[in-house]
Amino acid sequence: MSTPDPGQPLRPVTDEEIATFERDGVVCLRQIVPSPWMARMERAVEDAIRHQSTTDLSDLARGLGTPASAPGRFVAGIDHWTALPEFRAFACDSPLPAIAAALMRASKINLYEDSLLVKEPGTVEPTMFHQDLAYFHVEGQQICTAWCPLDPATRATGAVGYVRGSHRWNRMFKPNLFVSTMAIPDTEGEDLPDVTAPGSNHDIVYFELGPGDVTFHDARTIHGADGNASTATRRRAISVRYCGDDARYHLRPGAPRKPHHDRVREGDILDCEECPVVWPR
Ligand SMILES: O=C(O)CCC(=O)C(=O)O
Repeated sequence: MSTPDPGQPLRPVTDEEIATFERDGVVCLRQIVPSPWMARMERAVEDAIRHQSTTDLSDLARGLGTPASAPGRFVAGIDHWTALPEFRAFACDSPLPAIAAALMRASKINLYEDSLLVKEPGTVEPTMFHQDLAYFHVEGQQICTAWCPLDPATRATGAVGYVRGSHRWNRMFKPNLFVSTMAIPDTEGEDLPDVTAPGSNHDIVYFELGPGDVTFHDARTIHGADGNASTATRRRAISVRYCGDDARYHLRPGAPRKPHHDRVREGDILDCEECPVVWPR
C-alpha cells in the first residue's frame, strides 16, 4: 500500500462544499486533514506556548474590567509560521492551501498569517463576534480563514459560531479587541451590532469539530465563540489565513500592522517573503 501524501487532503473538496462556502460564507469540512499533521501541531503548539510570544487575552480582558475569578486562560499568538518550522510547514505544505484554492476557485494562494487560539478549561472570555477582514491590510473577494482544532470543539469548550450569509452584507465593521466589544481605536467602519441579541434573528451556525475537521470562513463572515466551560478539555486551535488571486494590499487605519506593511503600497499584489505564494506548489 502506498503512503498517503501529507500535502494532499484526505479527500477532494466537493462541489456541494464549494457551493456552501459561497452561499453561507462558511463551510465545515469533515475529516480532511491527515492525522499526522494534528499530532505534529500538538507538539508545536506546546512549544509555541512555552517559548514564543503568545498573549494572554484573559489578562487583557481583566484589564478591561471583566471579573477575574476563572481558572482558565485564553492564550493567543500570531505569525508563528515566521519563526517556527512546524507552523510554517502546516501553513505552507499541509493540504490547507489546496483546500483554500478549491473553495475560493483561486488559481493562486498567498499565506497572510497564522494564529494560535487556545482556550484552557475554565476560560470565561468569549471571542467577541467580529469580521476578520477588518484586521487585515488586504482587500478582495478571495480571502479566507481555515480554523483547525486540535481538541474536540463543542459548544461547551468554545466552538466558533458564524453568522451565515454575513459575508454578503456588503458592510465593514470596526475590528474589536477580541475579548471586548470595544473597537480598536482609530479604526474605520460601522460598530458591529450585537448579532446574538434576543430578537436579532441572525442565523448563527456552530460546528462541533474534532481534529482532522476544518472550517473555512470568508474573511467578511461575522463570527465569535464562547469561553471554555469544561473542567478538563482544552480547546486548542490554529487559524491560517489565505488570500486568492484578487487580493491586494489595502492599508486599514488603526488595524495592527506587521513590519513589512510599512513597505507596501495601496493596491500592490501580495507576493513577497512575508506573504508567500503557497499554491500552486
Ligand atoms: O478561536 C476563536 O475563539 C476565534 C477564532 C477566530 O476568530 C478566527 O480564527 O478568525
